[in-house]
Amino acid sequence: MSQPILILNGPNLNRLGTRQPEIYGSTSLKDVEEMCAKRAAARGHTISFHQSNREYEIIDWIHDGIDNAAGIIINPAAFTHTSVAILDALNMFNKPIIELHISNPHKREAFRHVSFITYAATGMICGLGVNGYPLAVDAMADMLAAGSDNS
Ligand code: CA2
Repeated sequence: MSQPILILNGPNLNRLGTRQPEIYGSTSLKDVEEMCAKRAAARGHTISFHQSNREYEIIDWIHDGIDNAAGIIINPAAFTHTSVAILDALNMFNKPIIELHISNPHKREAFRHVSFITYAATGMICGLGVNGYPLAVDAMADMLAAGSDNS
């Protein structure tokens, strides 16, 4: 049985679909999880999908993924712009990492233009709404099929 694709979501994303639909759309995170699970299944993969408002929980899931995940897709939300701790954890993970944002942070406030996470990411998807999630699953499946690591 192959290892799942770990999909991590940071603070406030549990409220997705309930506020600021002009930026984030009106789809719930539960619906996003289903979209990802379906796309992964179509590509012969499973997912392990999590959200937390607590930085340490995200770090613990990354640590667990070092031995138990095939790749990581992460929307770190506001931790993108602040967290050296999540960057350090991702730097221990030597398999593909996709940084994902629903909005395009580069079109928004200057503080969103900086990402600590990008230093560890293989690639990034942003600005495509929640459709970015299944696209990231597809991109991850392609990288895993190609045997890519995170070098
Ligand atoms: O565009 C993204 O996916 C972000 O990672 C979302 C973060 C933001 O801090 C990043 O700059 C870009 C914010 C997530 C807030 O989640 C909400 C959920 C429901 C309603 C409003 C916000």
